[in-house]
Order: sequence, then structure tokens, then C-alpha cells
Amino acid sequence: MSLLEPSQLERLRAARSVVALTGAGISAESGVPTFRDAQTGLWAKYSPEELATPEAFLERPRFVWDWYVWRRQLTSAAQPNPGHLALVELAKIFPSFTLVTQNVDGLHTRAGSTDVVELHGSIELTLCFDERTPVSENDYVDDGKTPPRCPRCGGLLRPGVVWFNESLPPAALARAERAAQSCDVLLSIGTSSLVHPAAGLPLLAKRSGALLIEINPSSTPLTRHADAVLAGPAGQILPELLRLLSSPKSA
Ligand code: BV8
Repeated sequence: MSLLEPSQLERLRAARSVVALTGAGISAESGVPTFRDAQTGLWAKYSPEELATPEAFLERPRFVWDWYVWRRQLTSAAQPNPGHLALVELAKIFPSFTLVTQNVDGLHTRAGSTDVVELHGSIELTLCFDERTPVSENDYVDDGKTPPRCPRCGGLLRPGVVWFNESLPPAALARAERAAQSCDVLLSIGTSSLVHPAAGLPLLAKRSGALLIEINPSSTPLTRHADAVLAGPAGQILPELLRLLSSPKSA
């Protein structure tokens, strides 16, 4: 089954610089719920966008902290899937390959991807809310009841993720924008393309002349802009794409 038109496959084969932008969908097959999936447990009544804000945290620090403790347990128990693993191999095919993720689950790095651009931070990181400095797990006490405190200044501790209405890490965003502007192909994988500024990267690449490929079982606001839409689970589509690119050109 040819995933791409011959001319598109040709452009992908000849590509010197490729960007892959991933969202929660690539971790779905690892058992990590996406943002679109209904929340469960204590958080069922809340949308992620409501909880993942500095305002929600300051209003109910322990409640939001516990949401991240729950998510961290989920993601640390999850294993990278064939989609994550295929991206590790795809990175070896192209002279320049930039993996940009919105995910905070760390599964790309655990799969073996190096130099991952984490636009929205990492759930494995803990920061002092006031000093914004990292605090390691064995430097603070979590009594399970009160919001844990910074051992240095006594401020609240927070997860090392970017919340809504917070700016992204400038270096990571600049790197992602530079890569999108200069790539030959951008793969948008498992993202609903709703959250900005990440959702602007595929269009930036397209405006700069890149071939835009979307991999998602469902349509998104990006679908109508894509040159090719591979409608299926990333854990199946990406290994197939890898096979296609690794197989000798058919005469
Ligand atoms: C900011 C970390 C400046 C935390 C996250 C322009 C227009 C409109 C709004 C805005 C705009 N600019 C800024 C905004 C506001 C806001 C925003 O975009 N709001 C949205 C909701 C409209 N953006 C911000 O606030 C950003 N900051 O702009 O700062 C500023 C500064 C000060 C004051 C004001 C502004 C910060 C955004 C980052 C927020 N943090 N995560 C945490 O994780 O707890 S965002 C979080 O949600 C994720 O990281 C991700 O980015 C997003 C979820 O999207 P996806 O990853 O795409 O996942 P989703 O569940 O939505 O979709 C999954 C997809 O996978 C689906 O399409 C599904 O079909 C597909 N799928 C399912 N299974 C599979 C699959 N695909 C493939 N294979 C499968 N098996």
C-alpha cells in the first residue's frame, strides 16, 4: 500500500532536512491518555486546559500537584511504542532531523531519540514556583497532604511543564521555528493542532516551501493544509514509512 504519491515519496527520499512535530497521539498506543480523551478519577470534571494553568495551581496547589503525580505514575509506567521507535530510526536516514514534541512524558527520549526539543517542558522535572529552579526528588518532602515546598525558599514546588498562559522556553521555541522554516519536509504526528504556538509550526514550514505530511487517524484544522494525510495510528504508519524509506527505490 503506497502511503504517499510517487512524487511525494521522491521528495521525502531526497529530503536533507526533516522536522517531526509530535503531540499526545503518538503516546496513545503506550496507554497515555491524550488531552482529548476524557479525564478520569478525581479530575474527571475538569478539562486539562483548566488544570494546566498557573491560576488553577495557585487556587488549589495540592489538587493540581496530585494530578501531575497521577500523570507521572502513568507516564513512568508506560513504554515507548513502535511510533516512538520508528522516529529514532528515521532520524538516522536524514542529514538533518529535528524532533519537536508537545509531550511532557519523556517517551521520545526513553525510546532513544536524542536532542528532543521539548516545547512544553517535562513532567519528570520539578521546579520552585518562585525561583523557577529545578528541585530534585530527594531534596523535598511530600507528605501526601500539603503542597510540597522548596527546600531553599519555602515557595511552592510545581511540575517543570509549560502551563497555558505561560511562555514556552525561548531557546526551544526558537530552535523549533528555525527548523520549521528551513526543513524540506515536516511530519505533524498525533496532534490536534489546536495549541499555539506549536500549532503554527507546520504552517510556517509549509509557507517556507516544505512538504507537509499529517499522520493522525482523525482530521484536524491542519488537514486541509497538508500535502499528504496518512490517516491511521502513528504506531502503524511510522514503521511503514520507515520500511518504505529503507527499501531500495523500486525501478
Ligand atoms: C502562550 C504542558 C504566550 C502541560 C501544554 C493563538 C490562538 C489561540 C490561542 C492561543 C494563541 N496563542 C496562545 C494561545 C493560548 C494557548 C492556546 O493555544 N490555547 C488553545 C487551547 C486554544 N497557548 C498558550 O497558553 C501557550 N502559551 O501562548 O504563551 C502567553 C504568555 C503569557 C500570557 C498569554 C500568552 C502555552 C501552551 C502550552 C500549554 N501546555 N502541555 C501539561 O501537559 O500538563 S499544552 C498540551 O495540550 C500538550 O502539550 C499539547 O500541546 C496540547 C494537547 O494537544 P495534542 O498534543 O495535540 O493532544 P490532543 O489530545 O489535543 O490531540 C491528540 C491527537 O492525536 C488527536 O488529533 C487524535 O486524533 C490523535 N491521535 C489519537 N490517537 C492517535 C493519534 N494520532 C496518531 N496515532 C494515534 N494512535
